[in-house]
Amino acid sequence: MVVNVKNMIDDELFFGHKACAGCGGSLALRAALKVLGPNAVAALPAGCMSAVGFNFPQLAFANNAMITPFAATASVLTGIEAGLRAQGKKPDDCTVVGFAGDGGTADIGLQALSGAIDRNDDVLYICYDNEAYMNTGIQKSSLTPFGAKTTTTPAGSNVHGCLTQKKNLFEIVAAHGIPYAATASVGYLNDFIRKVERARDVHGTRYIHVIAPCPTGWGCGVDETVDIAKDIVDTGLWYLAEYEGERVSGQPGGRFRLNRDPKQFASVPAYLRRQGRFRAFSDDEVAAVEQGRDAKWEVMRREWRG
Ligand SMILES: Cc1ncc(C[n+]2csc(CCOP(=O)(O)OP(=O)(O)O)c2C)c(N)n1
Ligand code: SF4
Ligand SMILES: [Mg+2]
Repeated sequence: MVVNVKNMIDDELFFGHKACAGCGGSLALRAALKVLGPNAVAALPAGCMSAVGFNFPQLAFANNAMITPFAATASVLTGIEAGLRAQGKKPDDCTVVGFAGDGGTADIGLQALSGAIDRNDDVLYICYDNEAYMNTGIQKSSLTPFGAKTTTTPAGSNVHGCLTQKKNLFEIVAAHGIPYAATASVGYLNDFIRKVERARDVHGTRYIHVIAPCPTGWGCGVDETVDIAKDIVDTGLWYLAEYEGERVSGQPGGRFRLNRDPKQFASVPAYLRRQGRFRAFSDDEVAAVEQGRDAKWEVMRREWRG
């Protein structure tokens, strides 16, 4: 039976943590662990989810979990998987899973992730993307979107927040020829859960990139997390997609698939207005963001069908 939010286990494997109200990252972890079960072995680098999950003596994980150095999530996953294999454990019995933030994945952890994919280690890597270094006080990462205010990309009348575009990590990972990769959002939880389940059952390296709003850093209400995580998909500024490498898809070069097409996009200005971090956006900048979105969707609609 396919797992969804209605039939997933009632057991809580990530609870009692110290995340802010409305934290999207903690929602992603909670749901993913319910799919992976109590035998999953988790590794988390420095970041909000390790800061809120490991407060001795109040460990918030019911399964085995450990903290890694900031750069080393994927390398530690590799080591855990080798250790479990040496003990005679079967990969189907205990998924080795990493939960790392956008900074820990797209910046300092990228070489370790790239190495793990290159070796095709049998691990699942989940990046919860809250679009900045939240745990250290909201600094820009390479996944911070254009125009977002952070403490290192201030926004006012002269400068309008982040000057760079969000790095396209999903496609960078796919370009390695990874067996399975997907994008997701905590606003579409059934889609995320389905992808975690799919990733659990594929062997080799798997990667899921889940958008996880952070009310503290995004400047939105704590009751808006799920709505905003839906909105980012409905506006077309984020997309739900999968990639299957050659060995899984049977197609040379692998196959991309678009899982959801909003057809008519929701309003980008309305999405931006809900969040304090985008307050300095000008009309021209909004138009440029919409143009970039349209160009991306044209390619995806043409090439990522079916
Ligand atoms: C080598 C190293 N550099 C810097 C830090 C400080 N540090 C701890 S958490 C963190 C931010 C992590 O950001 P991200 O990976 O996006 O996760 P988030 O906090 O947003 O959940 C930083 C910079 C560290 N722990 N180790
Ligand atoms: S700062 Fe953001 S990511 Fe960190 S615990 Fe709070 S809501 Fe979650
Ligand atoms: Mg982050």
